[in-house]
Amino acid sequence: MEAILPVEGRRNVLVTSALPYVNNVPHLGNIIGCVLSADAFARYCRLRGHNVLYVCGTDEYGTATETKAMEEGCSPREICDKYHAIHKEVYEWFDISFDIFGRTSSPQQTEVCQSIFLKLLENNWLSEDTMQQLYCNSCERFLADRLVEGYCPTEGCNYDSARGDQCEKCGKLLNSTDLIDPKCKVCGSTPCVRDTDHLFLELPLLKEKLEKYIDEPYVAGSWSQNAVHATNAWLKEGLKPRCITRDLKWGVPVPHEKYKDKVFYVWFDAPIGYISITACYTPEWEKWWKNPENVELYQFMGKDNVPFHTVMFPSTLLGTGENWTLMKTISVTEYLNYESGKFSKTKGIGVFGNDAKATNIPPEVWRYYLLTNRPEASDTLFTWTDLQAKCNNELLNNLGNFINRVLSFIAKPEGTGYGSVIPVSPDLDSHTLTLSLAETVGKLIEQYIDAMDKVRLKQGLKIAMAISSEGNAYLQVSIYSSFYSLMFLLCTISIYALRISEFSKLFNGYAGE
Ligand code: B3M
Ligand code: ZN
Repeated sequence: MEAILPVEGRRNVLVTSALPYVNNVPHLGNIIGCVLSADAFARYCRLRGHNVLYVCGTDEYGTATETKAMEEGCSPREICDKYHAIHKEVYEWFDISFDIFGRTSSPQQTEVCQSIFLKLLENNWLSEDTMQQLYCNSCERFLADRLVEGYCPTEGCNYDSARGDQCEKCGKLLNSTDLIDPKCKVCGSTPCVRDTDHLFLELPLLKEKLEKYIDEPYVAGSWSQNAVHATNAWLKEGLKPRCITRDLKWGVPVPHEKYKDKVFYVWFDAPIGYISITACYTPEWEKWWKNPENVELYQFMGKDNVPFHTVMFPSTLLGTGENWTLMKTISVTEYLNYESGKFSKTKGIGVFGNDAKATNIPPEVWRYYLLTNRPEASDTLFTWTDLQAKCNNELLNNLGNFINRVLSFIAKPEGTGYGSVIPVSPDLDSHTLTLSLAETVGKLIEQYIDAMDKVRLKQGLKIAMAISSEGNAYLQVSIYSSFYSLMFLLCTISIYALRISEFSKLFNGYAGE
């Protein structure tokens, strides 16, 4: 198949959803948080006739993968292969219309990541510093923060299994070197403190470039409120140099004599994954990624990923001095909670991709439910009773009913129906009921387009359902009017029904088939 490339003079929309970590099975919160939201938007843009490329893939490097590999007693590569396949299958079942679903552990990733790094080095945006980190003599390696456990140093807490990055009991963020009586989580021995040199991205020096980008008119006003808040909070606190290297094996090697045994920090290379995955899709990837004049980049993610996309990643790209396509619109979701608590991978609470499939509830119903419940401005709640209620009261009673009534009328033999042929729309001047429907639906369609253009997906879906309600109400009233006028009216309604079924495709995933 020929690769989709930007075309001058058309709206070229590059859509990405956050690259899910490869070390787990995605749950419904992850699905609505990024891939499904981006999917609904990409489908909308395609239906509007824009030139769209939707890119995603698994985020494969770093401590999380190394740790999982240790737990499962296999290599990081084997973990990635196994979980990449699981993610792919889940998203296929949810009918996510990626143009490519790739992965970050590719030769393209190494190439793009290293070349960006070398540009940053050349342009003097990197600095060096020495840090203290725990080193396990028996495992012969530096320990990532979450691979150390000890007593929490916070006064009054003293929890005995605080992790090196955070104490689960008091919630304080920690440095692993502050833990009292630390132990290596892998072998149980006591690690020692060692000096280790690392490279840092000089965010304070890049701040001016970053702020100029954020204030660009095409960016200002097209970020979701929660993204603006999170970014301002970072800027207000003052940017600090950010460590971009790690003492690990599973990652992109640092192409620098002194640091050649280290790899890049996963959050340095992960967003570069969008670019390298596109490079796996087409050798002409620069037409998408180095073409800010002709490409609009829309990025979808959960709220904890925001600063990496609004501060770290743009600063990295700006620092290269090259003409990169930077994010125009960011759409951020809050959390979807499960019944009375949070989805938890570790505790196995919630509905995971494979569970959804096992329910035998079709993916279209899940897609509809998740999109109506999208945590756009605040957290939302998944409950089984709500899923059932929305399916019966909205999907079935409203949309299903409307489409069924109209299509079965069209299918009925001539005399009682249209004999499967939609007639030409009659002159409606004298049909006030139909005219007023046309007016209402026209307005709703305008509102629908406005909401969807602003990535207010939940609002868009509500309006599409309102159009269906209008159709139902119209049919109800028309049944009482005379047979002849009913014939006229149904011509019009058929046309609206077809438009509605276009909308429904967007949310239940049949578009493009
Ligand atoms: N893998 C975090 C996550 O899965 C991270 C996103 C990367 S986006 C470039 O939530
Ligand atoms: Zn150890």
